[in-house]
Amino acid sequence: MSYLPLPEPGATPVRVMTIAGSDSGGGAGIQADMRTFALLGVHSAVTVTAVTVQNSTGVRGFHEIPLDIVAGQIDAVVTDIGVQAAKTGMLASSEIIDTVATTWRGLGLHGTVPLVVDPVCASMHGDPLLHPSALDSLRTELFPLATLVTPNLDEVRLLVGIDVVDETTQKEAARALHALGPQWALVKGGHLRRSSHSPDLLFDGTDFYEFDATRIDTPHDHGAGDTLAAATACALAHGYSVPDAVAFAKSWVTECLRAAYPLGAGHGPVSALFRLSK
Ligand code: PXL
Repeated sequence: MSYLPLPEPGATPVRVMTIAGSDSGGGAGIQADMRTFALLGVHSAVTVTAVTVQNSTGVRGFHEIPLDIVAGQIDAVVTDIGVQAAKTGMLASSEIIDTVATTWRGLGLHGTVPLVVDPVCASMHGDPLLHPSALDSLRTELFPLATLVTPNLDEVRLLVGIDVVDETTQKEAARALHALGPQWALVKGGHLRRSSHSPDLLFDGTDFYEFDATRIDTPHDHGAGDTLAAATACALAHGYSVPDAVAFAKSWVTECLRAAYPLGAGHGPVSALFRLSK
């Protein structure tokens, strides 16, 4: 595959911000985002929303960052360093979602800077990363600001109440997600475990785009969703169209899945580190 243009040494790279939670095990969340940003040659700016206590076997708990500190991180970065795109991951609570949305709008970023919203609700182990009462804030406050939303099938069920089992229900879900206000909705098929492919469906309110990739069957796919959203944000920051950015991110995450490694007693992470040997 071809990658994104790398910065010249000493030149300021393209900047992307992740607004997400920390994973102490280093597999998902901010840590996964920063690996993808770095290995795609992008400068990582970070707004920490929550600190999770976790390892490869699950999430033991998390601490939410105070709202003024969440808003302050976004403001400090945007008013000085500037970002060409951002992505959100774990946002933990409706108060944090509202704070991110208000700050994003207040800084005049809506419609100017591409925003990828990965509506993280739970870890791969099923441990909650978002209070159930926060789903409404995701739908009404953040989705309308999103360039692209990237739910997996569990998140689709929680957000729009549709059980995606085939192409027809995947289209129905894309329409329902798009109706919540994002410019584009991507329904990831990665959890349709029966198939040997993992077709993702992208919708802009008019046209459907299908992205297919061979399924990489590995128990070590911690951070796959984060990595897809992070790579999409990097490509958008470089000026790619949304379909081109998703196509790029899909091949990036497929390579990261091929390079995934065991870690601890549970699920290991997808790995962007393969790029260091190329
Ligand atoms: O992969 C979703 C995710 C996002 N952010 C954090 C996580 C996880 C999954 O465990 O821990 C912090």
